[in-house]
Amino acid sequence: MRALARLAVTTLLVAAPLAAVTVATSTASAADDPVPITVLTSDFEDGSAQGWTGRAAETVAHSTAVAHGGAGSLAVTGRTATWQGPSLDVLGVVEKGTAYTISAWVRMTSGSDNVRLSVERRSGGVAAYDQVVGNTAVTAGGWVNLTGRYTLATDVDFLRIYVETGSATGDFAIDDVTVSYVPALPIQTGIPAVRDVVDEFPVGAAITGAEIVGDHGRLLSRHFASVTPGNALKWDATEPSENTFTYAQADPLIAYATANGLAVRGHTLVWHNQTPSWVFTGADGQPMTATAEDKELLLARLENHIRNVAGHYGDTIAVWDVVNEVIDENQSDGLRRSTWYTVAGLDYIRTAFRVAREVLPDAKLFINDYNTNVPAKRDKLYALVAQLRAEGVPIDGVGHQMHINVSWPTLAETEAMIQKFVPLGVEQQVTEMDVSIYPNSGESFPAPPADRLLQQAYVYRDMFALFRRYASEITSVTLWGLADDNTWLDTFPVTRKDAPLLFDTRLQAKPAYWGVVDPSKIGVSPSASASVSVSPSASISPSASVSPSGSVSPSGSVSVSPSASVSPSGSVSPSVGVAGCSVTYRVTGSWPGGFQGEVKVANTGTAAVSGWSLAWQFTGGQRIAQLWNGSVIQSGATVTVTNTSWNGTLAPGGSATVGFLSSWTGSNPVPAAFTVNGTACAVN
Ligand code: 9MR
Repeated sequence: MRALARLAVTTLLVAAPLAAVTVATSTASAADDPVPITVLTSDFEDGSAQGWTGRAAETVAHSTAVAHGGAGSLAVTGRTATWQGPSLDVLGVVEKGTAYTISAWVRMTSGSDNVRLSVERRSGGVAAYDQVVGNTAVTAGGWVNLTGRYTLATDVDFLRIYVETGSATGDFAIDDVTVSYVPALPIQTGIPAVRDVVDEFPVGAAITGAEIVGDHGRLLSRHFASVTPGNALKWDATEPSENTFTYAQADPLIAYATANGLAVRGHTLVWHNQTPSWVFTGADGQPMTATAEDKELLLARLENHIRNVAGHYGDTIAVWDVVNEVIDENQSDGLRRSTWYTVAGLDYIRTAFRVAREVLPDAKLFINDYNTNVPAKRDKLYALVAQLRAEGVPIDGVGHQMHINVSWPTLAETEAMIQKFVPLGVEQQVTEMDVSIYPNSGESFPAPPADRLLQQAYVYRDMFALFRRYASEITSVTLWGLADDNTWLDTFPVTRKDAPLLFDTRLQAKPAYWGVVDPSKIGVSPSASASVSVSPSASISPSASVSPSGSVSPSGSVSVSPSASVSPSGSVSPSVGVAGCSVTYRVTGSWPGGFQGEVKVANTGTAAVSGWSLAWQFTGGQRIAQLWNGSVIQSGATVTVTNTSWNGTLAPGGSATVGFLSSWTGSNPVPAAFTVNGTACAVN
């Protein structure tokens, strides 16, 4: 079975082959697929414990009672605590900054338990514990493999790997333990830095401790202008027990950022996840409920936490996700029923922002959430922010996480997401962007297919172009990770290798990187992320798309027919008459001096319309400031909107919707008439 263990390691670490695109970068071919180097093997075939010992007084000994491969294994008996188990010194084997894969096989002697694989490290006598593989169900019925990645990020004078259990102290055996790594490739220094190319706002990456050392650190400081500690500032990391604050995880990251001139986004002061259970345990030792006493205690804990954590870093962290993921669009009031909410109602959000502002008068305070491109969620978030700001709650900005995939959401939905918050006058930041190569949970590739990587590159290209176009609204864009060797998506929503970032598992630039930095290197796409409908009611079939005829070959290379031409704005000149059309005009929000509107144009004829130009009169002196899903020209009262590249064809019965922001003075009359390509339309 040793060969199998090795196979698992190889599969995990295989480098993602790059698409055969026109990128001017060296690419790894299949022949270059890296072979892991094994630096440690414990197979227990020589009759000894091979250096393994217990962590306390438990007994660790060679055994032939069971074996995963060959005849021997290592048995642990006499445990009196769950943290006790077999442990091996790896100081001098594991080097700082190298990403290792650690694999071990485990089997309970009887019954079952959850088993974990961890590392204990000490510096100057101070111990820290890193989990390599979390709780994994193991029984006496068979061997279970624990495989995880580990990068040592600090200087240590003590380093041991060990296996422990989650709940009981039963005997178990381990076998065929390996520690291996894939030799690093030097990071590319002859390619542009993302931070230099995209200079409208800082581009950041979420990081863990391992990403500030070695090649990861070099890649990070070269390309990014901002960092977000991915886990190190969360409640479980900073205040694991009441009023005991620890910054052991976060301090090195913040120090690295300061030393390298990187901005820091603080993430996050209040969340329903990664918050220790003591926070929600009342003075009586029972789970808190909606009593006045519990509410007072919870808000006092919240205040104490924010004063300490935000205060610890002061102005070094100038942007905080004060609250994270508080919206549930399925609730009529839009508020997530977390324990925070059920005990304290909206006051937990009010308190969090108030205290954060008191501690950090100059910091930008954000409310952060995922799926903010989904209209129902977006609108609930909008309503909450509008309400709280009207109350005087100091919310400075809205964070859009942007955990998206290669075919969702559309560019139009994303633009509408940004537009939605413009009237509130808040800053907006993209806080956790990644682009999964999987549009659903059903697929799994051992390595990302080239055409998927290209599709992903188009999404990055289009999304970054959008963000840059809205640079007056968007003040930062952060990716949720540095490179594909460390992404939360490897285990979410199912365990499979994902590749959602700009750099591959060996830290080399992917087509996605070129999509951001120099889209000419990835050719012209069939408008991967923009070819679908602009609203649920405005469906345009992909076959009716008017995008340029770039095609993706099975090998992933891009060809663009010489005749394909597209104007800089991507619009198609209207050339076809319209047999029948109807228009629906709506004001979707207004405030003193301004309003947001929407115009839906539908083809009521029997022939497709290829390219459209919609016109109306604004007789009240309204002036369009910004328009999306189309290009606008306003001359006096006459407004003319032409289609974009992705909504130019209106099939019979099809429609497209444009949205806009406009100023108004005096009155805001609804336009009385509309034309499409010169034909008068019915007005709904
Ligand atoms: O990246 C984080 C991952 O390592 C954690 O296991 C996970 C679980 O809480 O949280 C991840 O980060 C989340 C972020 O804090 C909030 N938005 C969703 C992110 C991905 O789950």
